[in-house]
This record gives sequence, structure tokens and C-alpha cells, in this order.
Amino acid sequence: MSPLRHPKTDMAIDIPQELIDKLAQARRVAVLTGAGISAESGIPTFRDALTGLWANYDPQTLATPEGFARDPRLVWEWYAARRARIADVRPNPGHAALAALERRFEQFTLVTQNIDSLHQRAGSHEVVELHGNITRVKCSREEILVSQFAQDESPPRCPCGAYLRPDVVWFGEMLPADALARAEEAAEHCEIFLSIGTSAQVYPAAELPLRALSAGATVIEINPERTSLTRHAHFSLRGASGLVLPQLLDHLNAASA
Ligand code: BV8
Repeated sequence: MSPLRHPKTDMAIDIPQELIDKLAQARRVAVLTGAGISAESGIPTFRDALTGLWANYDPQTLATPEGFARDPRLVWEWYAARRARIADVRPNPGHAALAALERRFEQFTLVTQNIDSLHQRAGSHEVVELHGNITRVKCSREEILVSQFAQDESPPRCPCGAYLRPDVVWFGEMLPADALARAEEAAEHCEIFLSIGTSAQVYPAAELPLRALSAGATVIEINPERTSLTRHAHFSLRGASGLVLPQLLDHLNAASA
């Protein structure tokens, strides 16, 4: 089975015709993705990322400046283990469907909380990374990106002497202002907002679908489980994104055939 095919493609998800019609007529679409869209690529979602060695650590203490200050080696190695796992996986049919959907709309902004580059690897172009990217490394003092560094200690050091760290946004840190501004702009001006594979617990990302709702957009959630967004959404497609998104794309193609 190629990694891009979903193992259960024969399972049809009930997608209301009203939703297909709204999408077929839309010109501006915004999407927010979370760890759930990468689950079918084999990357554990954020809250169950702690398997094996990491079973005894709370991610919300590791993914913080305080956690890094307290034990830079542990945090650096947690990210190194996640980075190695991400290097071994491939985008799944959900990522591929979003890359195909991008080409169908006048404006399509894909905002992700994920740090795994799988949207870009699947062919999405307009990707807004709210929480950074695990494949980039920066100086913990100067905040500049560093691409070449000696691996003789963990964490490695910047030429200035400070530790290097992953270029991701930790809890308690501000999001990149330009990324957040682009995400808010897309949420406030879209006709359709898709929230995919996120528990909608982390802010300010979790505010984006609510901003879209207040601005009059149709909000669609794709998640096997209910979340705190479910009661606000106009449509909730209760299924895996790797299954639902390709079927959504098929329906759209049929509608425009
Ligand atoms: C900030 C990078 C200013 C690092 C991450 C307002 C109110 C309350 C709290 C706050 C607030 N403002 C700020 C806060 C504090 C905090 C916060 O939100 N805390 C939460 C816990 C309450 N926010 C911050 O600190 C942010 N900074 O706002 O700065 C400030 C600062 C201090 C105080 C005030 C203001 C920075 C947040 C960014 C943190 N960095 N990632 C790393 O990855 O290591 S967050 C990380 O966790 C992810 O990026 C993501 O955002 C989050 C995990 O959420 P999900 O992606 O949704 O994943 P999760 O596992 O939770 O859920 C997966 C979902 O997928 C589930 O629903 C599941 O059902 C579904 N699923 C599973 N399989 C599938 C599927 N769906 C579809 N298909 C499938 N196959």
C-alpha cells in the first residue's frame, strides 16, 4: 500500500450536499490543521506523542522556555527524536487532498499548527506555520537561524556560544507576528473555514475558527472525535482526514464535471 493511499478507502463518509454546494461556490477558503492530519502518516498527535522514552514527561513542560532552561539536553533530544521520526514518514492522502484543493479556489490559505513540513512536502504552497518548524534550528540568544553546526554536544552551540534550539513556538512564547496576522486575515475574509485534526485547545490558533464564524463564514470541522469547536461548527465530518478529504475532493470534482 503506497503511503498516499488510505487503508480504508471503501468507507464512505456522509458529506451533506449543502456542504459540497457551498464549497463549489466558494472563492475564498481558509484551513487550520493540527496534529490529527499527520496521525495517518504515523506521527503521534501532540498529546499522545509521549510514547516510550517520553512517557514520563508532560509535553507542555518540555515545549517551554523554562523546560529548555531547566534541561536543555533533554529538550534538545526530545526534538531530535521527533525530527528523526518525521524524516521517516511521508504525507498521507489528507495532505495530498489539501494540496489539490488549494488549486481549486481563488484564495486558499492553509494555516497549520504542525511543525512537520508535511503540507509542503505534499505540494501545498501557501502554508502559514503558526508554531514554527522542527526542521529549522535557531540561536536561543540571537534568534537567528543556524544551518551548519557541530554535533559534538547536545544541544549544540551557536558560534556566539549560546545553545541552539528548534525554531518552534513554545508554550508561553509569542507566535510569529506575520504568520498570526496572515492567519487572522484569512479567517476574517474567508467564506469557508475548515478546521481539520485539531482539538482546538491551544490559543491563539483555537480562536481562528471562531473569528471566521463571527465574520460570517461557514465553519466545517473534520475530526473523528468531538472537540470544543464542534458545537460552533455548521458541519462536523466525523472521520479521519485521510479518508474525508479525498472524498470531499471527489465530490467537488463531480460537482464541477
Ligand atoms: C501565546 C510547537 C502569548 C511546539 C505548540 C488564551 C487562553 C488560554 C491559554 C492561553 C491563551 N493564550 C495563550 C495561552 C497559553 C497557551 C495555551 O494555549 N495553552 C493551552 C494548553 C490552554 N498558548 C501559548 O502559550 C501560545 N503563546 O499565546 O503567547 C501569551 C503567552 C503567555 C500567556 C498568555 C499569552 C503558544 C502556543 C504554541 C505552543 N507550541 N507546538 C511543539 O510542537 O513541540 S502547541 C502544539 O500543541 C501544537 O502545535 C498544537 O497547537 C497543540 C496540539 O494541538 P493539536 O494539534 O490539536 O493536537 P492534539 O493532539 O491536541 O489533537 C489532535 C486532534 O486530532 C484530536 O482532536 C484528534 O481527535 C484528532 N485526530 C486524531 N487522528 C485524526 C484526527 N483528526 C483527523 N484525522 C485523523 N486521522
